[in-house]
Amino acid sequence: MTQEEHRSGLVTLVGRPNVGKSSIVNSLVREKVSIVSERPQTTRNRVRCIDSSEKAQIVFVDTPGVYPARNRLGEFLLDEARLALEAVDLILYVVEAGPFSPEPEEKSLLGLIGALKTPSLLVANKADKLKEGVPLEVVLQPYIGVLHPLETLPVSAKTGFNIDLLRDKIIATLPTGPSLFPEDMLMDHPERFLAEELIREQVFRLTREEVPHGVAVQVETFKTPFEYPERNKALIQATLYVERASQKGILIGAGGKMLKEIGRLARLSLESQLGCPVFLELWVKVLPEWRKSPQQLKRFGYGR
Ligand SMILES: Nc1nc2c(ncn2[C@@H]2O[C@H](COP(=O)(O)OP(=O)(O)OP(=O)(O)O)[C@@H](O)[C@H]2O)c(=O)[nH]1
Ligand SMILES: [Mg+2]
Repeated sequence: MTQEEHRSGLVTLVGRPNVGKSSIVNSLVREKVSIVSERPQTTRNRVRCIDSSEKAQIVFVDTPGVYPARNRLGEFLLDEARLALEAVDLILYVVEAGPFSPEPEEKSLLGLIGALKTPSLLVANKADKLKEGVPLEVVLQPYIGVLHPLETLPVSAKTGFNIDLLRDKIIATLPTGPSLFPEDMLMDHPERFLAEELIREQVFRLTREEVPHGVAVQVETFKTPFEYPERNKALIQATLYVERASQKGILIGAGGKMLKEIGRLARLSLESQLGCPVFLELWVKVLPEWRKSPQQLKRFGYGR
């Protein structure tokens, strides 16, 4: 591999919520970099995740799923998805494999992408759930007709089916050029952001209905084991903000059981990502209607 053959570029993943965009990014970079849950609207920010190899450096931009905005947070999520389409080399439009048709909010995004000159691949995820039947090119025609993708590829982030092939196809579309980021870098956000996300991930996994959507996590203290020699562990203290007292009750749970479980699972995933033991302390506070307040949204990283 000569330097002239090395490729690099930005690749954005977009689509409706819950189709598996973040799961695909994690499979492609072979690391847990973006949080995943079975609830829609898990991802809230554009997250750049970097895959460096001898052949190429691919910078993936994971985005919030496109969904009608019901508050200022919802508007921010939509904007994040739209902004991630600017100045990228390739768009991965992600759908679920199967007879899937665009929803109204998606149609406007599809129109936007169709009008761009940026090439796209239509990625049909969850192929493991697909039953033999009509070819994907036929069932996904409503997408293909607007996007005109270079190709339609079934994949499964769950089983790894076609993930290596997808990576190769992505690399083949990228321009030649040097790496854009240091080659040992995995994401463009600091560890504090990752910690907030991994805690929020457990809230999304353990609570239901509106509760997870009304939660924001802020890390107050982040010390490495070196900075916390008393225990020789990382020290992470974080606050979970909710909009109502009833939600605080749910997050804490009877006898503090729920918060304990969120903390236990978040600690395990933090330890595996940070590679060191972690002492995690969580608090819950009520901040009425934070999703409507520009100042509060900004404070949590959901504003401009
Ligand atoms: N069966 C199956 N499930 C999958 C696959 N990929 C992802 N999932 C599941 O689909 C759900 C949503 O996955 P995410 O990766 O969070 O989806 P997303 O598109 O990033 O969702 P938002 O961030 O809300 O837009 C999770 O429960 C995943 O475990 C797959 O290939 N097969
Ligand atoms: Mg996501």
